[in-house]
Amino acid sequence: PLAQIGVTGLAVMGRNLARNFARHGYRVAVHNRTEARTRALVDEFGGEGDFTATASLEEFTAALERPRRLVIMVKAGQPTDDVIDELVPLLDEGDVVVDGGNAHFLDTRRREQALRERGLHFVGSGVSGGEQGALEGPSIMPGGSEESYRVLGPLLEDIAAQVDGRPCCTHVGPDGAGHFVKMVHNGIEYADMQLIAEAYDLLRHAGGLQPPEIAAVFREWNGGRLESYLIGITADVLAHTDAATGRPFVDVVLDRAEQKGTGRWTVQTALELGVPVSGIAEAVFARSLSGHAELRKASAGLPGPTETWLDSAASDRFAEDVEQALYASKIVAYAQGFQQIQAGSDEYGWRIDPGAMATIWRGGCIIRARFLDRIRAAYEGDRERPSLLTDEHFLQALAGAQSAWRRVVSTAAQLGVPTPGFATALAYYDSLRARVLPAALIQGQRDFFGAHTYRRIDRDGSFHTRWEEPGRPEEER
Ligand code: NBP
Repeated sequence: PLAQIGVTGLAVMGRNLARNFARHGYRVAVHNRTEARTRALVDEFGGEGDFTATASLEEFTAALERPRRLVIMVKAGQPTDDVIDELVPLLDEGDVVVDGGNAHFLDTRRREQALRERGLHFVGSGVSGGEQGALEGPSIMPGGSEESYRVLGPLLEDIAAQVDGRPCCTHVGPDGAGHFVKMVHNGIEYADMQLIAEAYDLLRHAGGLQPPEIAAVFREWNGGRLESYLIGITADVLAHTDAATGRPFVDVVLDRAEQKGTGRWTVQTALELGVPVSGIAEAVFARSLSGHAELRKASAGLPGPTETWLDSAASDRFAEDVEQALYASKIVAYAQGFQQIQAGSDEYGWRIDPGAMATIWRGGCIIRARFLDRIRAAYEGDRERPSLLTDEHFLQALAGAQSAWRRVVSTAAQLGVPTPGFATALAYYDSLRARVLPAALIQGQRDFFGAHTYRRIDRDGSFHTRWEEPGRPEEER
């Protein structure tokens, strides 16, 4: 019998996805540009299920039952276009082509339209969870037509992570919706990692704790409301000792964070959509700053505060305060990310259900966390809510955390420990809360130098003041 699903591109991700399908009993056709990888897969893991190794895309497409379901898992960008161009002449109307790579959602929109015009379904799908997730159950975020999900969805839901009996996979929305949501997922991941890193930095450089002690603090936190994959691995990384030197692992790693670009895409897109995702932006900038070795070296002599440690009385409750600040900042970062999903959904007409996104992120992906259940519940209560911060649970959490949060941010400022993530989250919170923002003054400045006009609180219309002629009434424009 013909294969039920095909995977082309058998590097770590593709190979593990193919094995995941096979382990779930599906007949899988496999293909890779360099045939050695295909052979290696079948030699090593052929016993796990029913694989059909193919040496060309012709053989690959011929090995699949109709309508064909095939997953492209190659390097994002031009390689994906190359594979699509080669595949399309070999396909028939109704076939479903999945791109499981990290494509930009605008590329996915372009590809989906091109394939739709040829009678093919194109599914841009986010796949999160890395190598291990791909094998054992990722979080899957497929976009594309309803029809494509009818053909493909059951297979994807089968191989996805499962939480409380529900698959971490759902139809996100048309064309680029899946890759858009995956992009924002990665942006949130950047923010979450930055906040955790700041918590560590504070415990170490204000609280005076050593990495193994901080690992213990994170383990404890992982038993509570912060329980998540990222907190868990943070404890493991902090507890790890470098074999060569016997020093804490974090002390032998160069402190320059790298990035592949999905965080940057999230922020670029947020700027286009006009969504203030300051937490994600600070996280991307913090990574970028860490990589500016020359700038940092040249700035090492900048004066800092004279006080550099907490006194012991304050340090006793400091870890608790940091936990509160971390939780509150995390709520803000997620609220911003979900706001971006809603803005993207409105802009492109995707009708994304934010609660469903929280549901499929509960397992398989890097940001999986107990916390996502709260977000799911918040959107189940009100799908159109303007911000997660207004949900009763989060409101209570922020109310309980805010004094500690303020203490942590001011302590960090006093001691000179950089906390861009905590600080921007608090500033966002206070900006939303503010009854009046200084934006009125900015409007005045704009009108002064550029006659950009302003609106008034007491009358409709646009106004311009003749700044050079004091005393003259403003004009309505
Ligand atoms: P890579 O991103 O390293 O890509 C390697 C694969 O692309 C190989 O199979 C390679 O074939 C193939 N390829 C390239 Br490169 N150029 C090609 C071309 N012009 N035509 C045909 N095939 C080509 O693999 P990966 O790390 O497994 O990631 C696959 C996708 O999944 C990427 O888009 C990635 O962004 C995404 N992703 C990765 C992760 C992760 O944790 N790694 C997580 C989530 C998503 P060859 O063997 O012949 O060179």
